[in-house]
Amino acid sequence: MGNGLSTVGPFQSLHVVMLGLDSAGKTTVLYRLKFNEFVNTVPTIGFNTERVRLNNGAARGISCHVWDVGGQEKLRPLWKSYSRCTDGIVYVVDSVDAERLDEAKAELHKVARLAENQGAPLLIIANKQDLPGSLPAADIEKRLALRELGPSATYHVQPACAIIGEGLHEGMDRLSPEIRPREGAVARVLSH
Ligand code: G3D
Ligand code: MG
Repeated sequence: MGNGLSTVGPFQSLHVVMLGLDSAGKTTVLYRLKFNEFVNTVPTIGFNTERVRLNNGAARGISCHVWDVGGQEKLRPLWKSYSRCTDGIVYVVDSVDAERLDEAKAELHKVARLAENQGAPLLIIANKQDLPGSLPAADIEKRLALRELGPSATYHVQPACAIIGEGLHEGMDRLSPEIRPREGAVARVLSH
């Protein structure tokens, strides 16, 4: 990601949407960030949402309203509404599921190219790094063809293991400085 000046400070509230194919680990990421513990998940029908206070590095003190939207194929049309005017997008990928990386790429490109999401920084969580055969972040970056999102797209690929929480705060720490209040976002920041 670039190193633009942050305009978001502590005690401000951001709206972050978390997307990704079913079983990538989104709900595990959400509850790891929220409770700092592993929570056994069931497939998400609809969405889960939690307010998460970040406590690490540059993101310290920032409160994020995280929406974890179900990733099953029949639920994906909802992504568009949940990601509308979001401050940032977290996209979770199962780094072992090489077979579905093309599908993950297609869905990501659909969301990232929406006009209303232009300017929203993207954090890719290359999850399940604990499993043998997991692809490293550089391979995930290539397979998702992130460069094709265009020169103005801001993204970072973070290797992570959501079940023990490794890499998650580091990832959020990379995302938050990239967020600059945009139309709509400013109103939300001021209203919290
Ligand atoms: P989703 O919300 O994206 O659909 P979940 O995904 O959070 O429900 O996770 C799907 C499965 O992946 C869960 O296992 C969960 O425990 C597992 N998982 C999530 N993150 C990791 C990780 O970092 N490493 C490993 N090894 N597994 C992970 P089950 O068995 O409940 O399906
Ligand atoms: Mg889920």
